Amino acid sequence: VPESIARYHTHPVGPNQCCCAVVQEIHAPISTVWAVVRRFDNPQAYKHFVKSCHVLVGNGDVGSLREIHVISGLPAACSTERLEILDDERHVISFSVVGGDHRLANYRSVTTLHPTPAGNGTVVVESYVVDTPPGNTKEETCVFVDTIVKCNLQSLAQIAENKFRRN
Ligand code: A8S
Repeated sequence: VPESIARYHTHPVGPNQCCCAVVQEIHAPISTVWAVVRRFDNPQAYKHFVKSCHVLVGNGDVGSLREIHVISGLPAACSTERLEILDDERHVISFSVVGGDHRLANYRSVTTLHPTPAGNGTVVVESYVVDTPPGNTKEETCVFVDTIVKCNLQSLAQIAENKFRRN
């Protein structure tokens, strides 16, 4: 396990919380993937559940706050999120959920990019911790969140691969 994976994806997990991770391989270089992922002000570029995003505080550095509205059909309308880590050298981004009308209290995710062993692709690792909502099991919560994160990372792969092919 690369040192950076142990370092960024080992979370303190409370008794009433769950923690999972999703991995996605992308056939595009880290620089292409990072250019999309690092934009805290523009999550809708690859997160298709996000309908709109407004930065409430900051200009995209650590501590910035955004409010996202999600498409209808989800058990939520909006979420307020704080940028926790943005490391352009190590390719790490992390945000936490600080408000909203959804059921994912204390959600925090960390996304890291790594070169593939062959060297011309990217492996994305996204892990998260979240409170288990009342009435749900940890397993149900991980299935729900994993589904969203997998959709996001598959969409990220498509967008980055298309960008890379066009350039
Ligand atoms: C992300 C990850 C997640 C987003 C969740 C898990 C969310 O935006 C959606 C539905 C919800 O019920 C919760 O990286 C919330 O954005 C799509 C509104 C937070």
